[in-house]
Amino acid sequence: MRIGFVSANREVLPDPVIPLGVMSVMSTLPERHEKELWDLCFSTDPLAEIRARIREFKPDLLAIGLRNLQNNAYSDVSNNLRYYTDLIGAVRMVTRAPIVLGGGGFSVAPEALMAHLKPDYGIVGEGDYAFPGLVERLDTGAPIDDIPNLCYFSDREVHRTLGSGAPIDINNLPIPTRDHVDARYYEAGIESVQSKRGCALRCDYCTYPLIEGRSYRLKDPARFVDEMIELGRRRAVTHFFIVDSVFTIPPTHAKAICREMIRRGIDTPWTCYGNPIGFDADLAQLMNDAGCAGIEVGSDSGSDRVLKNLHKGFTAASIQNFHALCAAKGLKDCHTFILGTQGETLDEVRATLRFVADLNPYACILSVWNDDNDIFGGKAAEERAQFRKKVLEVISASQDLFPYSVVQELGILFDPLFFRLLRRRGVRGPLWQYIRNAGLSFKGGSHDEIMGHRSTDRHRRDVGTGRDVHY
Ligand code: B12
Ligand code: SF4
Repeated sequence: MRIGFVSANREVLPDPVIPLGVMSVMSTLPERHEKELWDLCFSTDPLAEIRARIREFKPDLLAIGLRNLQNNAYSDVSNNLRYYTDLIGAVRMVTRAPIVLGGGGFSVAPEALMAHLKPDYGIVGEGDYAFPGLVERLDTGAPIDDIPNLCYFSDREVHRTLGSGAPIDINNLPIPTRDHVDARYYEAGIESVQSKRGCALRCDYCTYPLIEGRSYRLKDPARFVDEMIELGRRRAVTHFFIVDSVFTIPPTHAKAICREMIRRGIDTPWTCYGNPIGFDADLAQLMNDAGCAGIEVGSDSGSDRVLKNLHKGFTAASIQNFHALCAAKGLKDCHTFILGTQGETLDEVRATLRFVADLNPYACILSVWNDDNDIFGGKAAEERAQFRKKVLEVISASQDLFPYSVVQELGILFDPLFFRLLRRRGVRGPLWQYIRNAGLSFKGGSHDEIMGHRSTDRHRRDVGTGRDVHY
């Protein structure tokens, strides 16, 4: 079969991210199939480009990866939906080849997206085994309904098969080649790696388990570090992002990975997602010793009632403990707080903002809750939009309390033009990790302010650069 793989993602903030999901699926396909990857991220006219590629390659099947539904600020989903609709319309104009959708964005609202976008098939969650399985069956004409988590149309209705299928052995998946990846992805110097799949926690709103499942599949630490070394050899990598839903859970695995990095002398800094559950001084120390330049943590709220409501499994005190451990061991922590979640009052929003001010983490991202299903409109979506406005007003009114907090929707410490300038001047890795170097002039500060060492209240060795930093 001739298969055209399309990475539809065009989001470039906070940085463009390589189409790892589409590349992973592509790499598991048997050699006998002919395949091409069409990445639309940097295209000036994606619809014209896709039509031209299809006319030239004449695929028998289109595999389209939808990574994001929401935009970077979690504030606007309608643009992506419109774009995906137009994209599929453009494909249909030039080919009758069936379309298969997949990816993180598809997996968080599969039935609704099937009904709206009307592809031929959709694969929910991991596509590493399911996609080659579907190709095999379409190639041979065998029935497709034994493929788990497959969406298709029958009698014009969307159907979805159940089951989880054979567990994916992530130690035996090929490392997706980066040979044809656009060099612009590497302007931030970041390469993506994965140490496991799955998250067993049950945070109320979270869609991650819909994509990766709840059972942990752990990568052998030696294999993980082999990958880092191999990828570092192929590109000018100055930073790794560990894309696990939560790197620090299970802690035993995170510790094993760190020990292996230390043993093998990995000296490239890296960033990951963390969680207060199970986070202890030993892990914080190992992460620092292994070169962790920053941990992003979904703290979500400073109110125990809201945290309980969200089934986070930890309390406000656990967040404080997490921050204290990070600060003691020299790790930069960036906490995301999601304000205005289901049932949250404006008073609770204010309480969380005071909590953030007291916590004073290295950096913070404040965002307002946005339901993925709001993409399809309706009265509830409108009401939520009104509430979002009020939450933003509350944040705006008290922004002086938390000087190192990014509020993208209000343009606070968030300026894409300035970010581009920093990249051009050689600033590498996630930008929040420089927020204190530049202090309050992050938005518009000079290069020296960003890279240099201003402000005074604390001091430690930057594990990323090996230099001393003050913050
Ligand atoms: C790590 C991560 C990030 C990192 C990425 C760092 C990096 N260097 O790669 C950072 C922090 C930068 C980031 C940013 C964003 N992210 Co993000 N991110 C993730 C995360 C945790 C993992 C993504 C990943 O790489 N996984 C590993 C790869 C191998 O898995 P995968 O892409 O899902 O691919 C598998 C399947 O989806 C499927 N598949 C993929 N493509 C295809 C195609 C076909 C045809 C088929 C059949 C199957 C298939 O098979 C693959 C292999 O099993 C996911 C959540 C999660 N646990 O999945 C969110 C996630 C993808 N992000 C999301 C969002 C919204 C964003 C942002 C827009 C928001 C923001 N404010 O940060 C930005 C956009 C960035 C951009 N330029 O596109 C959403 C997307 C869905 C949605 N709700 O819109 C997710 C799902 C989280 C969520 N909130 O639900 N992100
Ligand atoms: S810990 Fe993170 S990935 Fe896991 S369920 Fe909670 S929010 Fe989702």
